[in-house]
Amino acid sequence: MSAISGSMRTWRIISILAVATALFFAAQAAFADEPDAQGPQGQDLIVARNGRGIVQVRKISNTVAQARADTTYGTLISTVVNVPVGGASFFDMRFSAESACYAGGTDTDWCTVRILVNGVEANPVVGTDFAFDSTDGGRETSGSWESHAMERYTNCLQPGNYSVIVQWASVNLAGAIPTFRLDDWTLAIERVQGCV
Ligand SMILES: [Ca+2]
Ligand SMILES: [Ca+2]
Repeated sequence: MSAISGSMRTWRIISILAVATALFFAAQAAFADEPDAQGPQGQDLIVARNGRGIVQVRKISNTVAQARADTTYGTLISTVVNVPVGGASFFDMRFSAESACYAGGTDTDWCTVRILVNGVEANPVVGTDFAFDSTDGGRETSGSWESHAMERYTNCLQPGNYSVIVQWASVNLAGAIPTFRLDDWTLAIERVQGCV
């Protein structure tokens, strides 16, 4: 092997390594924008549900303000939706309300809402980890009215009756339990047929 061909071979190897390195970092950059499928506890965080169309809609609203300071879930509204014979469906549910979460002291308390369908929490299943509203470390007051909303959906449901229950609770880290006040809320339930 001559000195010239050896040098060319070295440069060729360096070029190949440079291209491979560039491709590696390009792939890393492409994946960097994608959500992480593994949470801190190693469970799947991403759930996907597909359907062919909305075939039934129910809306329930209430203009009477309610307030409570309780760390156990209370039921705000309960209704029953039927899935008729003709194929699996899923429910897409939105809950929006005028909300205030306050008087829990200066710790980082929050106020949570969940939607149960036949006793099963709808997706995303996060329990009290979900903050519908917060006390902002004690800076919010009884006059800190805000408009908040959430959306949840079920797994595929076979024909039958399903109870849909919206529950609310205060989450207290220390000291006083925050007051959770809801007013002027709307629950929207859409049944999507052709669930897969
Ligand atoms: Ca507190
Ligand atoms: Ca707030």
